[in-house]
Amino acid sequence: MAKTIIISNRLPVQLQISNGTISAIPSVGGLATGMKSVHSGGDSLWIGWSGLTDEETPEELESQIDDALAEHGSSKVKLTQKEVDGFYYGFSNRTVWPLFHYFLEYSEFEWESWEIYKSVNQKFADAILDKADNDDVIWVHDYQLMLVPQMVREKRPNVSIGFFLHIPFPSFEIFRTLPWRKEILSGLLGSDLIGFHTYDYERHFLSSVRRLLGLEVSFNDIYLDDRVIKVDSFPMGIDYKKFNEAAREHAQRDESQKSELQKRLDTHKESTPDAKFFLSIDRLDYTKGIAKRLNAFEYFLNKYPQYKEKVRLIILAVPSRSNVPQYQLLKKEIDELVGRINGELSTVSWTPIWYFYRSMPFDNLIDLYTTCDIAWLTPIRDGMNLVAKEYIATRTDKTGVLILSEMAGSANEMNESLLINPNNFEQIADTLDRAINMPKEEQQQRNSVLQKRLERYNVEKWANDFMNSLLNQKEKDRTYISR
Ligand code: ADQ
Repeated sequence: MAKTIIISNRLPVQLQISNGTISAIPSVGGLATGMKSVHSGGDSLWIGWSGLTDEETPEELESQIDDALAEHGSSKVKLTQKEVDGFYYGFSNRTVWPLFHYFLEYSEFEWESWEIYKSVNQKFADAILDKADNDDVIWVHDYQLMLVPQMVREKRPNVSIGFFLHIPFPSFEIFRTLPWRKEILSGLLGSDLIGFHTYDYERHFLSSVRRLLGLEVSFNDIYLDDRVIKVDSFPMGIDYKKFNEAAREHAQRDESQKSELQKRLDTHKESTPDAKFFLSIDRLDYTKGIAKRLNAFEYFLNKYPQYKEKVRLIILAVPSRSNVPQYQLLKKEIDELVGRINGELSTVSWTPIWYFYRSMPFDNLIDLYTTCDIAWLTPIRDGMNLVAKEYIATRTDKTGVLILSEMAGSANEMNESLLINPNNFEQIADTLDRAINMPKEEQQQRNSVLQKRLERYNVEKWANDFMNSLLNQKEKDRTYISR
């Protein structure tokens, strides 16, 4: 029977070693949830890196690790510390990530990390080849593995391969600066279906294929001698039900069931009933525009001083890629900005910014989403941005205002939010003022449309649409070959 093989840099489980025994805990991330409908039963396998390097893995535990992963339908690719450094922290996060998010000046073009990227992609491809039969369906995820489709295709010409990119695909003018641009495109073209979050990323990709490889492109099909490749957009959704139900359950909690964070938030709301909480949640990443947002907040308070002692910005930043120098510099910049703004503006009864630098348990995330009046998300570039969708899903009484950057992929589907340009402080300040004063009925009208859309196009539908499109494409391909 044909199986489905999912492949991503990290597996959807986390390994824990305690007292010489291994356990694998399922991750709660959006991708793992979305793939549940695809990755279930005995006919699917997820291949990826376990998160432990070879140096961190005691040899005598190898087989225990394999067994623990197998219980979750997972199989690991082994990576040394040198490979993780060159492939993940190197080429993936110092070359591709900044370039694809239009931070050309941060992008490093180093031949050594490119070589490691190629060899690690080959390792992932070999892990697939080791398990795949000719009629299997393979779904490759994200920018760390862009060469894998072609590497698998060479050895198994008949398998179905889908690729989904979770970050933006940049315009041709940016992409063409990459020394290995043709290799990356050829790697991706090993797929039968290539998916992006938005129509714009899809067009950018097709334009690079046409201009750099000179291939025939008709609408969203790319014609090779022996195959047709489909390129399409599949905007990723969230597990709407999970967020909405968690928020409903929170609303029914009595005092003794509330978290410490919730109690503190409630105390502040009670002491100043007309105060407003702004919420910003992101991984600590330069693409998310956190430093700009802090500067814009200061600008807003200077333009509208009547809100001093009334508004409070809660910034939640999740530690991320702290081995990469740009991320260390950004952390320092944000620490200093928060310190300076709080130092200059705080009063005895008011601290304008509450800053948390950590990952938070799901329960506290829901506390924040449900309590904050305004979600303020201003990425400079973002493939999609799921936080925007999660905030809306938790607003069970349909109040709350979402201010969202036009540069996030999710802005395409969230027109009812207040869209801003993250570089326009004047517009941001006026939009914050508008959000504070937006009548409840207007908030509810906007959110009710957004919620319906998010509920319908949830993450499960995203995964199923992609899989169905991949299976149809294989059929179309067979017809093309037999002409
Ligand atoms: P990310 O850049 O990680 O993902 P995003 O889409 O916002 O960005 O997802 C972040 C996830 O982490 C959300 O589900 C959120 O709930 C969670 N999270 C954020 N802060 C947290 C905290 N402090 N504690 C715990 N959890 C937290 C990449 C791309 C995005 C794209 C996704 C999915 O960069 O553009 O939307 O993949 O394709």
